[in-house]
Amino acid sequence: MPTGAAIRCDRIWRGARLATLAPGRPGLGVVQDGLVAARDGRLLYAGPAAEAPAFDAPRIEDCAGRWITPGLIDCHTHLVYGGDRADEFEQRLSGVPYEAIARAGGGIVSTMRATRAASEADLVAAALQRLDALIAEGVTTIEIKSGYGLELETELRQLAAARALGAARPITVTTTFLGAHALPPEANGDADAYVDRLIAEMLPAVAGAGLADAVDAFCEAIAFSPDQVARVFAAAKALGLPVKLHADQLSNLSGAALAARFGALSADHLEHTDAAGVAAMAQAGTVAVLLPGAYYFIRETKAPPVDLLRAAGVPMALATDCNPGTAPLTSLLLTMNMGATLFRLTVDECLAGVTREAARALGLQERIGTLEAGKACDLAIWDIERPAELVYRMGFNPLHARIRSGR
Ligand code: DI6
Ligand code: FE
Repeated sequence: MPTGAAIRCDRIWRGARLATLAPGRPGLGVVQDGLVAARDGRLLYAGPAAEAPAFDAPRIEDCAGRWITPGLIDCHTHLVYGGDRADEFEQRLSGVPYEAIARAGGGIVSTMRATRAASEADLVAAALQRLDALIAEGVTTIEIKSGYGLELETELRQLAAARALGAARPITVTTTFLGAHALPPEANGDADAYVDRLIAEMLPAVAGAGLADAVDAFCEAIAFSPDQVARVFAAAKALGLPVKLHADQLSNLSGAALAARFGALSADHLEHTDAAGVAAMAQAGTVAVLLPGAYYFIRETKAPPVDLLRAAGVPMALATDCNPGTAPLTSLLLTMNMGATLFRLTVDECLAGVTREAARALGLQERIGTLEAGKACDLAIWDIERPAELVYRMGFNPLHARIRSGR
């Protein structure tokens, strides 16, 4: 490398095939003989080696033809919780439906009890096992929701545990307050009064502590009504927090349209969303976050309206939904396989769904999700011959190296 006029950087990867996911390039934005240069944790260049300016770096890696993608992004998880629900899984195997278990005081409320009983250190230790499984597959950013405390102190503890995970491992963590996840037993069935308290006490405290990057809710017959969700969203927006929604997972309450009405970053699940909901999302620029792991695990039979979403140009992200009840899943690679097999997404859609579109679902599209100059140097380097292998194989991890912020 020439040194005189060369641009100084920290690290160069050469001899790589790139899936840049950059908008403006067709498909995955493939570059066959690619070069990536990084300085101070950011990409200076990612593109054809032949068009690269001269760079000078103390560290130059030869990728020997390996593929580089953006670091993977899991944009919808409930990673932090106490206990597990293997017992409930056995009940469901013998025929008891998820909603019946929830109505009988199990489900989310059973995890709430275990989470309330756990210290922050307990929560972090349990979640680290799950986080490490995701990291081992090249995940460099993760969204983590609260929603198993259902009272202020535990919700704050869950969010603090999520933030602590981001300090314990080299990963970017975004946090989402999901106080409107389920009704706790002490609310005695009065969801309106619980929402009143959530708005008056919980939300301002969470926002004041700076512990949430967004606000989510579960809009469902077994959870909160569209009117209650609308009240939560109005309060969140008044505090300057973006919103997202668990929408139309088990039934169609027009959650997608509700999310769109509040300019939500994303509407998630969407199994029962109709054409009007899709149109509203397209209009609002709300991302569809599809969660095939939950669909698979609860043996849902109605798939989200992928054809409608695609036709309307709604960006589609894919995420694990990692949670103890409906998706005890810690693999984004398997999630992509499920997205393709169960929802008929293409390979390109699956890969965009865990990178570029997942970034958009978190409002981080200017900072991560593609290999473009100026974005974070978050990379996954794979021992594969073609990108389809990342979607095609099940239970196999071809990650060669993972780089987060250039390291
Ligand atoms: N939808 C889900 O799939 C999870 N939460 C939600 O709102 C389930 C959470 C659980 O069962 O613990
Ligand atoms: Fe979820």
